[in-house]
Amino acid sequence: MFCRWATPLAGHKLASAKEFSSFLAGQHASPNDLQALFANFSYFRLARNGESQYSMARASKVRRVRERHCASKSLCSLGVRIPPFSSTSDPPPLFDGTTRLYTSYTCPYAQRVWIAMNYKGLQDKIELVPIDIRDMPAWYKEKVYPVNKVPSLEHNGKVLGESLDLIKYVDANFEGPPLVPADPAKKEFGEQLTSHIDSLMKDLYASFKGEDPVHKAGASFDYLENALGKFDDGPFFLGQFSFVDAAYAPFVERLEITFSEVYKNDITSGRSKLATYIEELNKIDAYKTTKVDPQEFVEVFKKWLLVMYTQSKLISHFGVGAI
Ligand SMILES: N[C@@H](CCC(=O)N[C@@H](CS)C(=O)NCC(=O)O)C(=O)O
Repeated sequence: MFCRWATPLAGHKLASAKEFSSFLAGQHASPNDLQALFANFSYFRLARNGESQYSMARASKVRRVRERHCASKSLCSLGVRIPPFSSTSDPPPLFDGTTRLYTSYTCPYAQRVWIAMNYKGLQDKIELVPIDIRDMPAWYKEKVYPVNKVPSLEHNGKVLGESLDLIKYVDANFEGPPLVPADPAKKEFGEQLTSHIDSLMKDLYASFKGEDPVHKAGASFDYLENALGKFDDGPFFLGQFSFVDAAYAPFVERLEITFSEVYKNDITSGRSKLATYIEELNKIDAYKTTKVDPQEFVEVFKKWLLVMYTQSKLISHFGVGAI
């Protein structure tokens, strides 16, 4: 069944996600209209030449698309995400002066920069280009970011990468509320905290592989609880929301889901600061609009866990050579 957007969209040349969103705004799309739109089309191609904007889809597939995809402020504020660019999608008009954040709705590293961009109110200044990291478009590696990872930022004719660097780059080069505090003590503690994330996550991943992950992960969550006690002028790591929260939030989000859904454990139990932290984080729109679908995340996590479990069993029986 075609919704009423089908005809106008079919003849419309869409050059970018921005244009797509203003097109919809011009059509006075209500959230219900947009849901109807996404319920009828699985996939919009934001083509450079505007030749092919969409292909028809099955509604079942699109129910998920509707939840997941969001391209710009106007679509975000309506709770809609555009589908990611995949191997069959044409690139946006690269290096045309538009600032673009190449992201993924499922990648915590990309989510960090998306949060930072939202927090600074840059939704209209930086175009979001979601990439399907399971089916990467070849042009992304060839023409945008040879490292072939998300996130990356196209700005002033250059492409930069690495999420922690990008948060700081966005903070230093764009308007909006600062993410790096002026106070040197806070700045220093922030650096200490962000440089610890990778080893914290490594410990947590290791805890999933063995027996009693809840017990093993305890020390990592205690680290967060203690860190949250350092500054008392707000509920966040440095008191007020900062680059540290943009960096940690995607991981805290996934950990909370994992422990509650997979291990039936509340990571905030006995950790009142962490409980308040998560509660306050969930009041920040810049973060809320970037959250993952918990069910989808749990499904992916369980598959990963199964692979880990199988690998460790093979190793214990046959040695490392078995995998
Ligand atoms: N250190 C990088 C990590 C980025 C990263 O690992 N991104 C993953 C997705 S979560 C990716 O693009 N993977 C694609 C691939 O490896 O092919 C950062 O902080 O930006």
